[in-house]
Amino acid sequence: MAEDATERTLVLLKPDAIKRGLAGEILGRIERKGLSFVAARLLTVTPELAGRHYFEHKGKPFYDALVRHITSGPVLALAIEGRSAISVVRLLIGATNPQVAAPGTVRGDLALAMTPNLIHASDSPASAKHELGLFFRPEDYQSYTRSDQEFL
Ligand code: FUP
Repeated sequence: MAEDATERTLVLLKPDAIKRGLAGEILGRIERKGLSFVAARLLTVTPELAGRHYFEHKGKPFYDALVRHITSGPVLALAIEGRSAISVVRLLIGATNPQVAAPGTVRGDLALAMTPNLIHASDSPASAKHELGLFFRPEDYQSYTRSDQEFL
């Protein structure tokens, strides 16, 4: 099998995911795909952290609603690791607008509205590195071997 890269990406289960009781469902999909969570933190995002995380959207019409939502309740931040983790998680979550996200994806199956669209995932190696650094310290990461490792 080709040796493609093991990557780490940041996933945020947004307040709508937590309040709807969907955290286990969504993390379960990621785990069953064969990816592992290697750091986890349940936190309320401050406006300052939201501004750093969503800096590329500052000035856009939806920015204020986006920050209001991400700071409106608990968020589960996860560092997800595995083979091509960045692009694979993006495929699992589906298109930004849940109304056109493909069935079988997190947003396609479980969400209907644009701002509360359940989940964030880094979209490139550069944004993964930057975003992981906003939520985790180097000592937060755990290392373990999955029992199904030979198939992943
Ligand atoms: P995604 O990477 O799929 O989460 O999407 P973006 O980074 O483009 O957008 C970040 C968040 O902004 C989305 F999750 C939802 C919100 N958004 C809107 O509310 N309206 C838009 O037109 C685009 C994004």
